[in-house]
Amino acid sequence: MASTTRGAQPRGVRDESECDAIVIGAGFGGLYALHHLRDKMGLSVRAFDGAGGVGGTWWYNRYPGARVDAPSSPFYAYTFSKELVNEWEWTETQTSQAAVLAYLEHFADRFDLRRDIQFDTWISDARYDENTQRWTIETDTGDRVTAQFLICAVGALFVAHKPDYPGINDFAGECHHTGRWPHVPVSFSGKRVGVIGTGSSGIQSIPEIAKEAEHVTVFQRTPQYALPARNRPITTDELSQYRENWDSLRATMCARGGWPFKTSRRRASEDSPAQRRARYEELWEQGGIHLAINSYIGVLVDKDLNHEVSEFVRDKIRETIRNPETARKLMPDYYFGTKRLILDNGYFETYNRENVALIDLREDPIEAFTPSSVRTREGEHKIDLLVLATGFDAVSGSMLKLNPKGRGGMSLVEKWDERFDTYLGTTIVGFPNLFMIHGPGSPGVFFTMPLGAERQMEWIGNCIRHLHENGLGAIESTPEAETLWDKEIKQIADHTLYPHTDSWYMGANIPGKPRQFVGHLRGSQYFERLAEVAEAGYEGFAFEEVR
Ligand code: N01
Repeated sequence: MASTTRGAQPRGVRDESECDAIVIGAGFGGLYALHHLRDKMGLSVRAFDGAGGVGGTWWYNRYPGARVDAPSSPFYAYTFSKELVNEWEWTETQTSQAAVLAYLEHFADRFDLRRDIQFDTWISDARYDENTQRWTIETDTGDRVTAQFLICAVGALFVAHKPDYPGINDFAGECHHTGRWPHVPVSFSGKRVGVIGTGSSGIQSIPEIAKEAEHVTVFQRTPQYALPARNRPITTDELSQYRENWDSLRATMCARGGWPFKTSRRRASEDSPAQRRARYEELWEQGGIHLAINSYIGVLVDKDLNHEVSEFVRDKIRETIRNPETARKLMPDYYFGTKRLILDNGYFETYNRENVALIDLREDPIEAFTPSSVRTREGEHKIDLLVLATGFDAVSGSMLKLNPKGRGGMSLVEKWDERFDTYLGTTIVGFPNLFMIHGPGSPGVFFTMPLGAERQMEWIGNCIRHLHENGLGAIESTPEAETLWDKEIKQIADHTLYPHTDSWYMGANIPGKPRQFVGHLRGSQYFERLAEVAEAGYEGFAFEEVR
């Protein structure tokens, strides 16, 4: 294998080197890719990240209140090493951003990963050479590196979406996007704060901002369902039990789309309305995503059942909000669960504070910005600091930003002009030897992301081994396989209520983005498919001999 030959040259001088694989990204996926390829497979690997440290999404999303909004400690973590599971002490049930970042820093140190990661470095070009069957990347720091394999762990939620309201740049105060939060403390004290956006980031940050700010005005476009996270300290007993049962918990996660616990197989028709209501109450009290996934089969498929659960949550919101007019504006009216589920820590209660006001943009849209205010149709709202919690160009956005050039110099922007076609969510026709982690068409956010990244990476590693063992130089998915995969993803999504809702899952949050469901909804089935494809000699792929 070729070895890495990076010299200590000053910036601006081209540093040319060769290695077996280039990894882009140092979040959960990229760190694991580096560890797996280098330490388990013995390849020479170089990794790059535009951030100044490890962490990916957890490096950037430092807004107040940022926490894991999925089944959390100790499950939102690497699962492959029992030693790692045993040695890391999680302290809360819903892990904070700082704690996840500390964990990833520990991971990088424990496996000595930093020596092969170049931080503060953006990839300015990534290009495939059909003759050499290798990728060459160029960086903004003057490096040029070639490798047989390009692993893109560029993040599903990375490219921050800033709304293009006319005049938004006229606002002269501080303005921060939640996904690009400053690394120095942001003070809200004595300030009038405006928050645009009420997805996970807005709903997590608004209660924290309201505790400190003089006044908060929330600009809401779509009212949301949010379930109580019920974050609390995790006990040592709980942690020991998880550790003792780790193998079976991990197996359950693999079999149940990332969820570590047994779920109810009960049908709603087996219970009376009163019994169902009692069950919803119990799951609401339990908190987290239990209500969504553990009540009855088919909440995200059956319109009537979904309506009943939606109404239950709406009742909870009504009960919480003192001002009936505010409660009316906060009533979600889409199918429960079809936008990314949100876990909150006192979000609805925040509207009972005197220093918080809610503007419903559907009734009172933003018309202009001035240096010190947001003007809506019905009034002017004085603001010192603006928070944009307006989300991301999700899943496809970070790959398009990288915009690799494949066969014949075709760019990914051209290839994905109308649809984000992939095969297995990991490969793209026309882009040999390129692999994605959490690409469009893979389970990504519908599975516990660290475990999903591990399993995808292990599959990619086996695929690379297959090439090496068989004297093959390149692998590429076939157009037929890609078309069938696209159909399969769509078919699975169409069976559910997800496509009925405008969400980032559907690409609907970005003006002009093609409407397409971006994920694979059946995580366990997805990983079975990966295994079957490999067992069938990498069905759906074409190989080239080494040139
Ligand atoms: O982004 P979002 P997010 N004018 O797209 C609104 C993950 N995450 O950063 O619903 C006015 O969900 C938009 O309105 P609408 C998680 O997977 C994880 O909150 O499109 N409003 C919506 O209210 C999550 O789903 C964690 O009508 C505009 C909001 O902005 C994903 O990241 C924490 C607008 C955007 O919500 C994204 O969450 C946080 C406009 N022009 C997030 N454009 C953890 O696990 C958009 N909006 C820690």
